[in-house]
Amino acid sequence: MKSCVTISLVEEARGGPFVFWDGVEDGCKRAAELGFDAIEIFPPAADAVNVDDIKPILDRHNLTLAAVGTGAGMVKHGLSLTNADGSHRAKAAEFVRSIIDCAGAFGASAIIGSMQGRHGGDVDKPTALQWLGDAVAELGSYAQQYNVPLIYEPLNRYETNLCNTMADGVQLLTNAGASNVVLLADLFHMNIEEANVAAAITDSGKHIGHVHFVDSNRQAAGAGHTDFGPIITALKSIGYDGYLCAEAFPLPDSQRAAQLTIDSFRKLVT
Ligand code: LER
Ligand code: MN
Repeated sequence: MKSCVTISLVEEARGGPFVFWDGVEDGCKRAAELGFDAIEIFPPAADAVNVDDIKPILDRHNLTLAAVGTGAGMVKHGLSLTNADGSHRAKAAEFVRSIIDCAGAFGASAIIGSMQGRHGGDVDKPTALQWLGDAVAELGSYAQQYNVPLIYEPLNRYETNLCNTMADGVQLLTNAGASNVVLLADLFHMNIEEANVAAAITDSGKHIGHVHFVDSNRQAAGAGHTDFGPIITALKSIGYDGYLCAEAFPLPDSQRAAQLTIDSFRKLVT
């Protein structure tokens, strides 16, 4: 398993659960000094992840771009893949495609989390799940040209009422016949929703393609009460060799959150 840390470039999200906030150069420099393998970027839009600008920074610091989030489509532009209006949904899918393209230029995956939206009003749950499954399957096929999967993230109940558990996620992908889509196991969301986090990882097995490595209180791993031992054992048992990416609040500050994350990673992953 490889270590990874988040860099947010979205001013509107300041205060949110991302470790570094002061640009790609600053985040990469700090990540490299601490010995991280990779970064994940949360950009306001695709043009903030330009390969000509960012690849040299990654190379200089010997880092990989693991993934790029699409959440700004929701946070900044108000877009959702399950909006009642078809032309709105098309715009949301176009935003995700633009992130798949910019991430694909690095051989990295895009992540769909907040952009899944929620059901309610004129849209009932089966309809929203159908739209979401269709969109995720189609966007997964679109990502195929870059030889990377699309990453889909179940979220806790306060952020979506569509898929809250890993089992919900497996069902969504299976029903939609989505062949190039993997699940993101975010240990914060799972701490809220799963009866047993380790068992949920074992049960969803080969579907898991990315992990948000974070403690029960959404602080850096080691700052809350999650028992990471059985979780790492479960990830090993399914043969997971992807990233453990710190998507955590910058508490008490970015540097100390990153330091605690890498210390916990080294203690847990041998
Ligand atoms: C949102 O809660 C989250 O976990 C992000 O990774 C999704 O964009
Ligand atoms: Mn997450």
